[in-house]
Amino acid sequence: MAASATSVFARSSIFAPNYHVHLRSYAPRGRRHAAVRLLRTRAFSAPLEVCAKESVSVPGRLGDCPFSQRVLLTLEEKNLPYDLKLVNLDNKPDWFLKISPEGKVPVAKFDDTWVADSDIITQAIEEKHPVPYLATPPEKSLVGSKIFSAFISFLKSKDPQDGTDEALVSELASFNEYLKENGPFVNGEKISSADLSLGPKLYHLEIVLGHYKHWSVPESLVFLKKYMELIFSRESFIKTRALKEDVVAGWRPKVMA
Ligand SMILES: N[C@@H](CCC(=O)N[C@@H](CS)C(=O)NCC(=O)O)C(=O)O
Repeated sequence: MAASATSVFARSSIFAPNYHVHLRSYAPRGRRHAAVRLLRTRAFSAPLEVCAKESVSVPGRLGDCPFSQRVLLTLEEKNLPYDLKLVNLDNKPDWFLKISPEGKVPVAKFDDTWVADSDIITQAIEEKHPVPYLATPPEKSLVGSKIFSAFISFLKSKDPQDGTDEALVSELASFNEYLKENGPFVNGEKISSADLSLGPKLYHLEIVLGHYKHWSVPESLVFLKKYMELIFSRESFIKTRALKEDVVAGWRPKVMA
């Protein structure tokens, strides 16, 4: 239920220039909690309420969900204010399960309705706030979309001979070729929604394969390397990225399975 959700806030944050963070201390019962709002003046409507994963290592910090980051990146790139509620996915509170029955983040509230799934949320943001325009043309929207599943297959693989590493390199190489002809971003000169989806996944890929497989993106894929650098160094990305240790911890169950 939305009403109870709005009364539960992320505990703290030190890195929140674009979002409202509610600092709530665990003061004795009965005492009114101090709620501190870091506000930025914006020339438009109320901040969008968004639930995202909380860090597993630093309470009150944004965690390691690439889908949550995609939503936050979209808001940052559009310079829209948001009201971030961090959710501990290892111990999901009841209010969260009420607004997200599948127990997944991200969820965002549009017109009193909580909406799940980063695809749907980012489309809704685009429709409501089309400036700057971030939609990727339909014919380009699937570019690079097989990289994430190829990365997961390679990560989970226990058999070095099963070809999952070659399959990943092949997906990365075709994306590299695409960027060579059409880059620097998927839609050319300007960043668009496809990049905001792919960027966090490539960030996870680089950290996790480096950690668990001692593998890195081949140096020969220069356009891809440049693309990653371009996205990872954006202010919006730096503000919304997860801690490396959280990314490593987040993927551990998949590696161990
Ligand atoms: N297709 C969904 C995927 C969302 C998703 O899988 N989120 C993960 C975190 S990254 C989640 O909430 N998992 C539930 C859990 O860990 O309990 C989207 O694009 O939003």
